[in-house]
Amino acid sequence: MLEDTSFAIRPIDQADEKEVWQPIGDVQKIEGKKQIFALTCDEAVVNIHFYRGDIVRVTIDPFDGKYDSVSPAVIATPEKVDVHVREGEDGWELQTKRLTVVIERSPFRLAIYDNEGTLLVRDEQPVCFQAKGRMRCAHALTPTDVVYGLGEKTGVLNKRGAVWTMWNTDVYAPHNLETDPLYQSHPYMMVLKNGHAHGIFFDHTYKTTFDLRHELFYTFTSDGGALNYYVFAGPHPKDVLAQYTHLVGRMPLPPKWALGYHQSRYSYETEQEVRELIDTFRAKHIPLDAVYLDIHYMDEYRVFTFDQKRFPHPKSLIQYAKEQGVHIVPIVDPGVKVDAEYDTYRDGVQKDYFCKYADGTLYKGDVWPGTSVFPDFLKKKVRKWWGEQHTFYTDIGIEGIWNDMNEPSVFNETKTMDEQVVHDGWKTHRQVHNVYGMMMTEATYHALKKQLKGKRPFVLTRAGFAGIHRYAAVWTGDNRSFWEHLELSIPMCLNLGLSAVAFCGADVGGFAHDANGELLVRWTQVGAFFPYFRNHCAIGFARQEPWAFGETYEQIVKRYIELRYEWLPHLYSLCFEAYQTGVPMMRPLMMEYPNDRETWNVSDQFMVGDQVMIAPMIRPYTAHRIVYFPEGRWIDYWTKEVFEGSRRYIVEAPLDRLPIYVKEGAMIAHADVKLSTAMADEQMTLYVYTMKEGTSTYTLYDDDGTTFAYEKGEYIRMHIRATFVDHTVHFDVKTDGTYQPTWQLHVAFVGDVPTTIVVNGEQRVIDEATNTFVL
Ligand code: MIG
Repeated sequence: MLEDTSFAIRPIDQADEKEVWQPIGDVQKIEGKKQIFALTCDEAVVNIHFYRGDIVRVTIDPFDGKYDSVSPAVIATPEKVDVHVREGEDGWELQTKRLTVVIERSPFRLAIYDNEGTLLVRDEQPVCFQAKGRMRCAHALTPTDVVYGLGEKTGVLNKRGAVWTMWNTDVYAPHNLETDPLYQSHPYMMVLKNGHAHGIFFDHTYKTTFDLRHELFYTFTSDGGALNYYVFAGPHPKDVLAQYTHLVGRMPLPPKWALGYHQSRYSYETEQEVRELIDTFRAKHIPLDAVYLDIHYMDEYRVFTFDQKRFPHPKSLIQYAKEQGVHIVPIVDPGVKVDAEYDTYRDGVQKDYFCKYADGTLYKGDVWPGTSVFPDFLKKKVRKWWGEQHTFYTDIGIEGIWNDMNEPSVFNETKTMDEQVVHDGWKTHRQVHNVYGMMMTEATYHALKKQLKGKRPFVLTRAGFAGIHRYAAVWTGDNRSFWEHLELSIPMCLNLGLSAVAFCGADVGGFAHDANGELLVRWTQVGAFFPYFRNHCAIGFARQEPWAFGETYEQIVKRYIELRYEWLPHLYSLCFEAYQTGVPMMRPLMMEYPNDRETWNVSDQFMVGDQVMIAPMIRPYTAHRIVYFPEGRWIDYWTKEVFEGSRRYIVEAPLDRLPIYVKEGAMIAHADVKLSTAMADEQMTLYVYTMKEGTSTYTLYDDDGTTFAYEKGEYIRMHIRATFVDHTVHFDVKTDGTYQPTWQLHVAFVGDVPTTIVVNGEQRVIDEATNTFVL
């Protein structure tokens, strides 16, 4: 209670330096082994390890190796790198083709440059530590540097000007600009300096803090463990993502159905209600690919059970849904009810799989089932066991699981597990808290992958750590039906994407609080272009299904859900790009125009791929907004009006219109509307936004949408290059992969139709009736 009074700012808490920070001193000697360099300092051992020419790892350990890192983030091993060493008066220079690390001897300081001489990282102050295991470093910034990333944070796109903490936390209170931390920890930043990007990843699982309030530097502090960070050379933002995801991995392709429209509510409480929900979607011809079962499906919130009264026939329900092209996704929380007659509890206790204190007593906390215990997901055999429990779901046809409350959330003062709990041997919860949820989700993903026998699983998670995208999609937790939260979801998901979490989204319509028709329409419009598209709503608040607010709103909501399905070939192609390169589907303008400083701080527009720009409507009772157009010419998706770039316009957007702009020359693949991704496409259309002169490229990707055959090249990828000159368009089409598509690709022109069309050297004619031709 007192937290809301002046008591909250009592002086004692402001004395942030209760303990002395000690610098690590001078370098005494350096020893190099090819690409690993060990520096002995007065108070620490420093290791500089080149993982690749463009990735260098720095560890600074004043604790004699006492704090082993348990981070699961990094999956790459170092490649062979040639490093050129120069010794000077004041220190050493280590140089690869892409990076130069300059070591100052006295006191020890590092500076890292890229091969163009841009300063990426420099110790502004000496690296310091505290006897109890805290570490701090301060790296130089300039006033115009822009900082992105940090995963799931509130606020605007640029993270400067605030302090950000990494400590996975369940926050139901409204997420406002000072709400931090939230559910995920991504101690990773992308820094843009004059259009040059680089990345830095502090691979610490302890609570960490980024203080970005200062003009000339930032500080990073970790509550424990030797300093351990990686620097990525860039220089393009896409290079940084490629480098970071080289280290922490990339997302697998989700099943296509995971990209469709999903409907959720806390909760659809009975089998009957779920059937009626699906029936209503179908009767109204509104596309739908998944329905979620929130906590009410369980028997008193026991995971791996169904309530016999509410859900007496889950198998036939799932079968019924599947016949309608709909997947059922049940929620699974980590808390296991303490109940001697409940097998999951009994089995876990007998096997000694739950988290304990050092003295051997079980840790118990309150969550939905009442007093509960928590699996020790840090242990491999526990993950295996937990995963095996999921046959309960997969045996009846379930292919997707929703992990919630895995921060872990516990109903107590600290909101989580006691920091004194020990995991896997002797790691305190204080050390591993931030990775607990990710380990649960890893267990879930791997188990589903095995149990689905070749089908792609879908996992959704709330908590996560750097690398979580290897296993799951991420949604941004308990937002509210506030316009401000619609606005906030944009930079939040953009920064998740910049932190490698390409597949993310926010609860469309808002979770808590009461939505209204206008808000639902505007949110659905933009949600249709987020990577993950789910409408979800909390217990006790206004229903939020597409038809909840009457006919007028329903028709618009429906139209935008349909639009999602029309755009799926484009989104799916971008998914493949994310899988291959780490570059997310939903991107800040900066990612495509890093040299245009006007883009650096745009939080309320985004790109879907490199040629499409969305300018969402985020204010009530408002039918216009300002849009910034980067260089080039842009075409209004609806009216075909042309906008000259490098300037701002006020655009009109009545309730039924989401401002969408396509770059002149662009190509975008669309499908016909369908009710579910389970229905195969017979036809796709490549819309070509013609221009007078120039070239453009597009990659259309497709595969079976459900299996892992794409990993073996069973896909179709069409690399299309269009060259426009003198009313003629030359298409150069190269196809690779062994998948036989179900569709034919038609080409349609937007804008002036060329008089001559040439495909791979052969002339083509347009079919008069359809105004298209088949590629
Ligand atoms: O509110 O399972 O963020 O999506 O509906 C507490 C019930 C628990 C939090 C999730 C929300 C979900 C809800 N859960």
